[in-house]
Amino acid sequence: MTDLNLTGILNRLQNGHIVEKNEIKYLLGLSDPKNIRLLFEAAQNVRIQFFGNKIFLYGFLYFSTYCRNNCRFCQYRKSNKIIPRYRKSKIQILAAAGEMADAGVHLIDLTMGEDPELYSSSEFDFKQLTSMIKTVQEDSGLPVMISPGTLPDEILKDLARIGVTWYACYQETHNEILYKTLRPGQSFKKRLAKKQLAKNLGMLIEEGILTGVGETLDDLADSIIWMRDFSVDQARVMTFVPQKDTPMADAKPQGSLREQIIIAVMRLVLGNVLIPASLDVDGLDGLRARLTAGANVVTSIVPPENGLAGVANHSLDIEDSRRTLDHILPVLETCGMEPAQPEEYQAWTASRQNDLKVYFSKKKKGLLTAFIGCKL
Ligand code: SAM
Ligand code: MD0
Ligand code: SF4
Repeated sequence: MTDLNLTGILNRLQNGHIVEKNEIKYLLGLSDPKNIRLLFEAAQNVRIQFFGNKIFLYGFLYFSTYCRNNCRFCQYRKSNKIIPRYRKSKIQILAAAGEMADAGVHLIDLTMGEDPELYSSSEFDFKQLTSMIKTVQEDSGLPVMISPGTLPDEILKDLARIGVTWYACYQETHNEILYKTLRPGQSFKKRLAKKQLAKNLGMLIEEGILTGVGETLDDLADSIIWMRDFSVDQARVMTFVPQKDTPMADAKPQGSLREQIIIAVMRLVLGNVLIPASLDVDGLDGLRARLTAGANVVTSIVPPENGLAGVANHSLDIEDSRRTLDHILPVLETCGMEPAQPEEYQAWTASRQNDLKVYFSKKKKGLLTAFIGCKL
């Protein structure tokens, strides 16, 4: 019987030990403010062990908000006929990416809905997507993350070939029954398989979960254990923001404390991974709380005056420039943090990709006997 003693569990995690599911659940269920403070302090200690006081910064470019899917939580679902949509041209994408690169972000996150114009047409259109992404990398001089949905395998291979660093594809939950209500008509296994393929191709993987969508502590613990077993490189949690004109419009909004607790537990259990503090849920006002919980990447930095949208919040803080470095850097400073140099970010991703290569080459030579998922 494991001893559910908070200090004991936090000490073991800070010393890099593995903990069991019941211990993860116990941490996720903490409610006494004193204990939550201890949890956040421990998470910050682990972040400092791996990243010092350095924070990474991600520019977010949602370049097509058309989608063939009907995720129940998402304002861009196909059935939402009211939301204004856009599809940015290559020139517009390059201009916005260039602007963010000049401002000093470390990565460009190229995100889209599963745009039917692309997904239902020939391979030629996907080739144009590949070419656009290649140009963004070349022009901005920055690494790219793609969040494009479940691309065909061949296109994922093309993207790995041109050197795309990251593939983001969020399961939202690892409870298959809950998944089916959140992402109706989309295969649970296919979404997992795309992540595995991208990893096999040498790309870094971001996994993400939603909180406030009816999940239990058991589900959350399962997701964190899934992330540990798969050895994800970036682990995200976002609080569900109810969207009008969608099936979950009347869901009771959940405050941000649960998200903070999940960030802290992910930091403790997953250690040396990147964990976003997204500006997309509570805007700039929510940044400090997420950093306090152990996050080390500011995501959803969006330049104004480009007509770009967020995901969980269509416009929050965008046009008033509050998702820009001018506003973010002072918040980092008040938290005792500072932005990393671009070389530091690229050294981290390169070393992570190198670990992956070594892992796969050992596996090929039969040097690894035990194999659970994709554990490094
Ligand atoms: N269409 C692609 C896909 O679904 O994989 C790329 C977009 S993906 C980055 C959008 C993510 O934003 C979702 O996976 C979900 O985690 C998050 N999201 C969407 N709607 C949200 C909402 N209402 N509240 C909070 N997060 C939301
Ligand atoms: C964010 N709105 O960082 C973005 C998005 C997609 N890779 C990320 C959810 O919060
Ligand atoms: Fe489309 Fe992605 Fe929104 Fe689902 S989450 S409706 S796939 S844009």
